[in-house]
Amino acid sequence: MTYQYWSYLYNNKMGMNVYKTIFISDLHIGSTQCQADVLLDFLKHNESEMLYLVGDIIDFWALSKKVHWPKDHNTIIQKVLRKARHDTKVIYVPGNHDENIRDYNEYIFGDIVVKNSVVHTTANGKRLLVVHGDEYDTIAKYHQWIAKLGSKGYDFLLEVNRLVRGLRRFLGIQSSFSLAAFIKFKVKNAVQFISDYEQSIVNTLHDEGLDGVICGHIHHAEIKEIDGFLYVNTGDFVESCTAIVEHHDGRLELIRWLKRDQVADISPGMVASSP
Ligand SMILES: [Mn+2]
Repeated sequence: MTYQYWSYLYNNKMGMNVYKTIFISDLHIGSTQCQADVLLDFLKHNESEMLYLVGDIIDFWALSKKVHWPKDHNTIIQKVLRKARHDTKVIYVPGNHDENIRDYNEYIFGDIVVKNSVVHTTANGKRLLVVHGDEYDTIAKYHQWIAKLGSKGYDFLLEVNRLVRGLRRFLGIQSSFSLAAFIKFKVKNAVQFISDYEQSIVNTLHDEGLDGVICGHIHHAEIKEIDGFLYVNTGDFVESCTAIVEHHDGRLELIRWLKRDQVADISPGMVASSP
């Protein structure tokens, strides 16, 4: 797995990267989470013959609570529609935040084709199932509930810790509660959750006559083999701003996108070593 950043990426004179296929997911357009400026920059500098939108593209859950639709969210939609009208075949694979679009399987909206799941064949003949990934995931639902409880519990503990510390300081005693240990426990849980999810989706699809899966959903980009099965996750455009690209020889690559002004603040070494 390699991360690159934009100034290294340009592979033609027009300042545009040209790939066979681009896979992106979890854009969460319509929520405050969406990193619209980075996403727009990515769409502007990367072209492909095919573009897969791998779910949680428009966040109808967030929109049903509070409408958040700034101008650049429109620009994103327009940009994708323009790509679809011109040289890019755009396929929309809905996720759980845009699950109402699943009712329109095989429909075509302004040159964008909706497919609830689809097998993509790479240039080197690998058959990969493209699917958002929530439908295979019972663990995530369980963990989401736990996670919510966990974060509330964490806030509560922080508050308790603050009060206890204040009281102990007042009484002249050292505090013994280790917040660091609690945070470590949380992080370990997250790592366990990711590996459980990966294993669960691979177990489900292993005997389906496929070479691998390309999914999103857990906001953790990855390309790796699990039990001889290719597991690819597109990541997201809310935190990590990642995409999976297929080169013309069928090689898949994980890309982490940074805007020009962000690149100036980060040394290339830091980007290369980011998890
Ligand atoms: Mn999702």
